[in-house]
Amino acid sequence: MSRMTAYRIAALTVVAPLLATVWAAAPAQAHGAPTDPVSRVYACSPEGGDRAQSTACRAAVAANGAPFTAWDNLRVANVNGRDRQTVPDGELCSGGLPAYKGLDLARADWPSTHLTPGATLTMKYASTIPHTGSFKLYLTKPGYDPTKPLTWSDLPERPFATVKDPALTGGAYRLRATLPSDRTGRHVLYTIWQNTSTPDTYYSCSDVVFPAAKDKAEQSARPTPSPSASASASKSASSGAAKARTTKSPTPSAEPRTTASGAGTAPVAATETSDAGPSAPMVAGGAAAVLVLTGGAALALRLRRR
Ligand SMILES: [Cu+2]
Repeated sequence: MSRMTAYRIAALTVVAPLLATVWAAAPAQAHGAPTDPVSRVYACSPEGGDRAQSTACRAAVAANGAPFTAWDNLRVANVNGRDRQTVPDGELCSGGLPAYKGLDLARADWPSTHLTPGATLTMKYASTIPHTGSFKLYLTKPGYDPTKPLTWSDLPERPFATVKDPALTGGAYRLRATLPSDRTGRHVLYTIWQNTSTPDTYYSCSDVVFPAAKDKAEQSARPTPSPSASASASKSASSGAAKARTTKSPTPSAEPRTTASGAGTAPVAATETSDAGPSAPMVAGGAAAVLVLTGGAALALRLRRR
């Protein structure tokens, strides 16, 4: 072994663990997923609280073979809108990714959120770094059976809402949409976020519960919230209204920015090669030291968990 080779090996033994540490810290701190209505991946992640201890989540982690630590990393590159051709039937909730396969279990007891038919929904989609792109929200069709694998034919052709480039406030995108008025019982709210600032598309399943069918008479007896809603009784008309409303609302700035409150998480953006957002160049200079520190802490946590 030459002296040069020995130096190289010595240098690698010092640098490689640092790189591995930085890399290991990246997945848990970027991207996003719905936290309200809570997505399966977030509910069953180590950050899911009591929900992570539910029977469904424990079964999901067991089937997955690993915890859903990277709850915000359920993304597929280069789909370009070909969701139905790319993600196989029965694997919609994992996006077809083996690392998330536990989310595809056909169960009727996933942690869920109660919703009101026809109401205005404000989805909270947690994110620590901004991306531009469009969110499409789908609800499984009336008659959906949660004990069967979720397939594309369970979803309508068209989303009930499309929201383009929403503002990122308080660490989350807020997506406003009018819910369809004809759903009862348990459903899946399926969200597709196709980025324009990265090649990625994000997929997520949020389990939601509408009042049971026997409550329907009571529901329709309530006053409707707006004249347009009462005028458009048909499903297609109301979904059209929802779409018009969400696409009409102007985005204050096409260039989302990380505010001072996000300063603690901003440097991590520099670790993502596909996520070179506007904040990346600003923080790149001072980020290296912070990355090593936060990466080391994250690795220590991971090691302790095992
Ligand atoms: Cu991302």
